[in-house]
Amino acid sequence: MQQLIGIAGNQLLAATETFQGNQVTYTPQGFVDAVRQSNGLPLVFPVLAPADAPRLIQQIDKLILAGGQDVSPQLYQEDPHPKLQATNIDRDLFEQALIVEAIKQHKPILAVCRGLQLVNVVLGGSLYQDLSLYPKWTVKHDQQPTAPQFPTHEITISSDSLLHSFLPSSYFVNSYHHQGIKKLAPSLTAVAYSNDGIIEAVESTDKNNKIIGVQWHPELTHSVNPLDQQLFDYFVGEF
Ligand SMILES: [Mn+2]
Repeated sequence: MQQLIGIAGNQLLAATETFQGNQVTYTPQGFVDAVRQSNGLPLVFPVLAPADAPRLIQQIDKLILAGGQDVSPQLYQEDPHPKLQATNIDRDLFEQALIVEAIKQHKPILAVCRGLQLVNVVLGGSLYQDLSLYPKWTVKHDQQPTAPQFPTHEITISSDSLLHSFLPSSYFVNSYHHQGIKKLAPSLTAVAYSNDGIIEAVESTDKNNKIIGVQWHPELTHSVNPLDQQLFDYFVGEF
């Protein structure tokens, strides 16, 4: 049966020329296209109230958490560091409720970039608010202005991971993050690292909770790299 894939959308609340000053709800087109290509049916959720999460999760088979703003550090009991970038506490609290509910209802989660960071925080982990706070930081993890379809840094993938069932043990990814996992949540295991030791992918240690999180952006490369589309094929079709 075709899988209904909920995608937690983002908000653009600042007036910009791009949207003629209108506030918009959106998700990157790559998620929609990649899910379609995997024969899934995508459904984008606007940012709503946490109380809306149970009903929404009931409607879908699986959940995708997209990238975007920094996670509000109050969710891991820290004050905002001066290098913290834009946050959206409404989105954080809504997506937190989606994560809790998806786990409760045993619906698989694919978490991308900020999504991975938020899952880690919701499950009890913490983040480096900026990678300059990470003592061993030597790799450029924000590849701008290089275009997103170009992978720029290497990762090493654990041989016993789900990711390794379709990705090689060494792999190049794109990278658009200035934060990273500091304390890993107890129910997650790190399955990929960059060469400077930042966690680049996680999976759930609890077999009842299906979670894959990646720090890179496969939705921006899936159309040019079949291996990145395979992440969506696996999530939609097999996970
Ligand atoms: Mn990276």
